[in-house]
Amino acid sequence: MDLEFSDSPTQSPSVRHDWRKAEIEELFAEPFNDLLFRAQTIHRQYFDPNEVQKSTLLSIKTGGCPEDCGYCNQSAHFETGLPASRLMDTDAVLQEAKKAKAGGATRYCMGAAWREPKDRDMDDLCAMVRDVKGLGLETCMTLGMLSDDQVAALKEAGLDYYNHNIDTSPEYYKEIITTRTYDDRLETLERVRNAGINVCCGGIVGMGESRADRAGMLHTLATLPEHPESVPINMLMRVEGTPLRHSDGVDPIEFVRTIAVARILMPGSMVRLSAGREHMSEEMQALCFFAGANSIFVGDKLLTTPNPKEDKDSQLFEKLGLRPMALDAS
Ligand code: SAM
Ligand code: DTB
Ligand code: SF4
Repeated sequence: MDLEFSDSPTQSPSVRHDWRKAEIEELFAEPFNDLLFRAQTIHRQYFDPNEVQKSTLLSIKTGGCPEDCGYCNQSAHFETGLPASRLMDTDAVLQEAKKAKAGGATRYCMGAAWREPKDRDMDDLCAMVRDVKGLGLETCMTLGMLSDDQVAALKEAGLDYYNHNIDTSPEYYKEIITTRTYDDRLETLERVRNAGINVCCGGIVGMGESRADRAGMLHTLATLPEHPESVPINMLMRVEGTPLRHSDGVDPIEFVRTIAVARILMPGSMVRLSAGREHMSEEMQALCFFAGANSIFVGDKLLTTPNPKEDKDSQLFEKLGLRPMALDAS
């Protein structure tokens, strides 16, 4: 099979975009061993199974967000005790990016607690993209909704990826967020795609959603005209003060199933084992890698919550014989 050499693995003719929701639910219901074997077999057709891409996150503007996402400690709607900050200086961002590069990251992801950026912030944001790229890192931003002009400016600055999650199924979305719609999300994603910026889009598991919702979320992603190049699957970080702080979370095996189904549906996409690794055992992370996850966030912090320390991750890579993915292969 020559798929490994495809210029655009998410666009290969053998990649399906016509998945039916019932088929996805059937995958979820497969015996665990069958599901993992299938996911790992597909994974090997597209990727080196022992390589994992590393990104590092930075919150460039924290807290005070006007949106009411029920999982998020950065929303101004909830009392979470998180102090709000203004947009960071470009120089300070660059210094942090240098540390991330030294820590082994190949992509730097800058996130802001905004509904959308203000036009007056665009020059600073574009400068951050240029400067971080100048270090030889890939750039990713997640800033909320974007207008056509804002997308064009970020593209012009050289932004490689834009992260904008759909979070859950279309049906469950309104239980989690009321200040914007699923369609708002899809519109920004289409703008980003049309501008030629790589799409990073996924969601959160463990928010009290049903398996049908998890299947529905993956159905939305897998039936997009082009699959996102990067699909982050986050396990809810339960944060004090947020409406979802007492959520039951998700059974670890069900989380691994979600990763496996994502891998099967979107074989050429990077599936990112995102938030929640701090609360996962090594065994659970190993199962996620076996199920087809091939990228992670590294560094002590995600945006505002903890992530495993570098020595813990390097021990895990050592134990599992995993290698960091080099820049040109990611
Ligand atoms: N404000 C922008 C937005 O919402 O698009 C960008 C930043 S927002 C924090 C980025 C993503 O982080 C969210 O879409 C959500 O999927 C994820 N996220 C936020 N809080 C989380 C939590 N407590 N647990 C897991 N994922 C979370
Ligand atoms: C994504 O899907 N997960 C990352 C990144 N994209 C921006 C963010 C996770 C945030 C977890 C909560 C926090 O640290 O604030
Ligand atoms: Fe704001 Fe993003 Fe948090 Fe929602 S997820 S409250 S949009 S920072």
